Amino acid sequence: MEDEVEAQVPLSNTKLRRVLAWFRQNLLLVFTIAGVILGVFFGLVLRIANPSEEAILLIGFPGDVFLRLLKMLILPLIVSSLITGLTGLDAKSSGKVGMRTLLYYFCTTMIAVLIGIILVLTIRPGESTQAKEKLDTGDVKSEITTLDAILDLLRNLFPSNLLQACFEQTQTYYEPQDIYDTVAVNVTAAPITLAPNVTPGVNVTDIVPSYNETTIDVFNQTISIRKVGYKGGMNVLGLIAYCILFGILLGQMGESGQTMVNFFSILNDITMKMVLLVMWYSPIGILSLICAKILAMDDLALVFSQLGLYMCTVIIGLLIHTSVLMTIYFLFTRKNPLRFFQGMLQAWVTALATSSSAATLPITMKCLEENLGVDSRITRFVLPVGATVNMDGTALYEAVAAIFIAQMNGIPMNLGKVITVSLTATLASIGAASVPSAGLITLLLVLSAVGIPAQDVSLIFLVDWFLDRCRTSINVLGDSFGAAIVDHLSKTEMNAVEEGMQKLEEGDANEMDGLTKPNEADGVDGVRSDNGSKDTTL
Ligand code: 7O9
Repeated sequence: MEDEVEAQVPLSNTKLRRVLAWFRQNLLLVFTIAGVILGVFFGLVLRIANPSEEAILLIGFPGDVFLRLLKMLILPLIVSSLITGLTGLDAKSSGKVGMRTLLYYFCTTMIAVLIGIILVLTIRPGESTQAKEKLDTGDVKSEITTLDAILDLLRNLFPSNLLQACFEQTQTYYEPQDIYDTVAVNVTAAPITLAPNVTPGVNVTDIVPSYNETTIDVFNQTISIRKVGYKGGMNVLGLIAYCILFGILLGQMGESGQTMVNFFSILNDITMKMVLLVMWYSPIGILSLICAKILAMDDLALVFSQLGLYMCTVIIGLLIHTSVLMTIYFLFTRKNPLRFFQGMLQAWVTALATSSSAATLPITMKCLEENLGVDSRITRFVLPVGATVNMDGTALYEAVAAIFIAQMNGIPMNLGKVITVSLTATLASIGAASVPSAGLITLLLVLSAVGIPAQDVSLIFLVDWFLDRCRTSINVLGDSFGAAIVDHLSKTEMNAVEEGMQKLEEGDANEMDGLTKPNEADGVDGVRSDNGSKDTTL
């Protein structure tokens, strides 16, 4: 095949040959990008024909199947990857990798929120918006409080039933209940009169009944009763917590746990093979998703003109955050962030098309491991955790949206309120995956924390489908940069673990040979000392 192409192209024309070779190597990526372009093209062209609802449904169907295929892979992927990833690390390294990951996630999310707040306070998109009067804004209400959301998050962290955690999560809800007052009435008297001996707060059963008295229930008011129930959707947080514990403990079992390690490692290999199959379907899926979305859009001219500045604020914020992530990546690894971006292109496009970082997770993993050579033990831990708790784009978006709504309503933002918004937006992005029907609820939590009216949320939901795509792709990039940075920082531990493993395999005999190379950095000495094979230096 290679020879054929080379024979057709004159040898002097090396540039063309290189381009052809690149295309051949990146065939899938080329198809995927072609899918996006064709999707936009067909979407815009077919809009002229004003297709029926049924036609749009059929056009979007291959995309629907694509999303379902990706989501199908999530459960086996996170379970097998977290467990194999953590068994490949020893306790000390997984602790260090975990700390670095969480520190990176927390810092970058805070940076994202800060960028959002600074931009929305300088651009002030809310002050010039007349959209409020022109667009019909419905009323949105939620009774869930911040306390409920935090408690739900903790409840989800400890699932009471692992099987149920695969498809349901805990959620507090409020049930309306009518309250009736029981009052005693004198049945002999006509018309009915209230017994004079009934005073409010006195239980009717306490009243000594007389032969001509009875009780009736009189409606008083409707109150909301707090109840803890379940809602559809995977309890990712609980599954991840369980798998992390499982993986660490399995890693400590040594020889006796090997069958289990092999089991999950094979499950992981098979799932990754499936990911590859699904990826070859992605160009068609992405084409269909984008085309159907463009066809289903309302008349955007009005919405865009009213909310344009707000959208620009979010998008500029996301772009600035991307460049900050690139800078952080460069500072830590001294590698070209643009090359990194190129390696992640497939995942980035999938995130744009699916607007779900969880559905993109299988492809993110594949891109990082195969295109960018990130250690699979790192990606298997960092990425599932990141897809669940690290949402830089979402945090930035929620901060901007909250202050935008405040500006529209002329609510002044003092420093205290700004700090509250940044903290709640950070919390909301961390909890988004664990609070069902997240998009709406989490934003409402941010709003209610600073007393901003919630009724304008439906206004910004008009453009949410678009901004969701943009922030999802930044969420995915944030996780990926994180994995690459943690990989770079954890090279020493990784090498040490590998050496330890090798030594374990080589057995006691080699321990005396002194074959081990000296390790340059700290954190290495003592690795696997639990096995009695402490590093010896030549
Ligand atoms: C955005 F780890 C995984 F892969 F298993 C995983 C599975 C499911 C991780 C997360 C989820 C999940 O359910 N996430 C979720 C995220 C659920 C509801 C809302 C959101 C928030 O989504 C982002 C946003 O709206 O800003 C964004 N669309 O990154 O997917």
